[in-house]
Amino acid sequence: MDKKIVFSGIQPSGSPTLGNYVGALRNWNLLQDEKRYCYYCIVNLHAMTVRQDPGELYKRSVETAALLLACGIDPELSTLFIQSQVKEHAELSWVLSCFTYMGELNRMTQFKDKSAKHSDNINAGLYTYPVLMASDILLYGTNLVPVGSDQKQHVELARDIAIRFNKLYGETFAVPEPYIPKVGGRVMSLQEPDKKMSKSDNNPNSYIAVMDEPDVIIKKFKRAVTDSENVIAYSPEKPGVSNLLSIYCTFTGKTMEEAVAGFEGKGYGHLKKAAAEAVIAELSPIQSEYKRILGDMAYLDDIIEKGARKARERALVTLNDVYKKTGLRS
Ligand code: ATP
Ligand code: LTN
Repeated sequence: MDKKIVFSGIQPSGSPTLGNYVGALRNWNLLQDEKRYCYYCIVNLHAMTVRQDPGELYKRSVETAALLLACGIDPELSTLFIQSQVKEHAELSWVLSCFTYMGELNRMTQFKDKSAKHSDNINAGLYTYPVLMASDILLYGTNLVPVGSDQKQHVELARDIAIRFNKLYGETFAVPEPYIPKVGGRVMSLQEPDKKMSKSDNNPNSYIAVMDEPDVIIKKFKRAVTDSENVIAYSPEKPGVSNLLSIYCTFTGKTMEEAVAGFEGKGYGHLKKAAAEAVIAELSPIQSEYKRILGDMAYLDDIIEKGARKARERALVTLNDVYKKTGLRS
């Protein structure tokens, strides 16, 4: 049996989008079903790097947990938990920040993007965000990290920190690898197809939320930015159309060649409708399941509490080892 350990996280920073679903959540399910040991975490400490409404943050964390369950995460097979409930994450983060160079953090593209987007709030947490992410990953002996391609750089930094620490103190951390889907690793915004689709985008037409109603999904696809050629082809010069084609392929299982051949001679309206229909078909059962799970708060609270307990048990083993090796305790 494959004993690989899987860890991944999602921020409760908005309503999860098609990008989160294709780039991450689908693979979370796949890896769980391949009988690997999985930890899936709602990273509310990471979400704090951008201002959050205190009344909304916990509610959104619980809703995100419900959505993960609706997408197929099975609490019997995976440990599903909320990051702030396992204090070891923040503790290890401090230690690892002493093994991370400013030069490394300066190179992180997400920090550059987010500082440009939130120029009124370039806080230290935004800067050290990748160290907390490394702690999330390294606490659990993680081998595989299923993420979208935007997170590859952060996982590589976690690898470098693990290798550096192991060299100094002896074998302590497993060295993780990113696990990125071949198609759909970067779903683009429907309004600005040269930018990634993001749940915290101010323009809701730029993303499809997993919970969007079918008529909203159809409307958003209709409004998606394309170009004036009206030729359905996959090319870097046609980012809008290429994004729609990639979404269509991901949700139908067709190859790009099959998709392009199937749309030959047809207009953009046709592609938008076909993509919307494929997305709706896959999301509809998830949406019903989500509503059912949210209707049973006692069940949900129980899973979150048990998840934190299980995660804490594992995390403490690593943290104790780190404290011992570094002389923070005897
Ligand atoms: P925010 O916009 O608030 O920064 P986000 O939408 O980028 O959030 P996260 O919660 O940070 O989402 O990411 C959860 C997972 O979804 C990560 O593995 C990330 O790589 C993946 N992901 C996010 N956006 C996309 C996208 N557009 N395409 C593919 N994967 C994505
Ligand atoms: N940084 C990620 C979310 C995240 C994560 C993690 C992903 C936090 N900790 C650990 C994988 C593993 C993001 O912004 N998408």
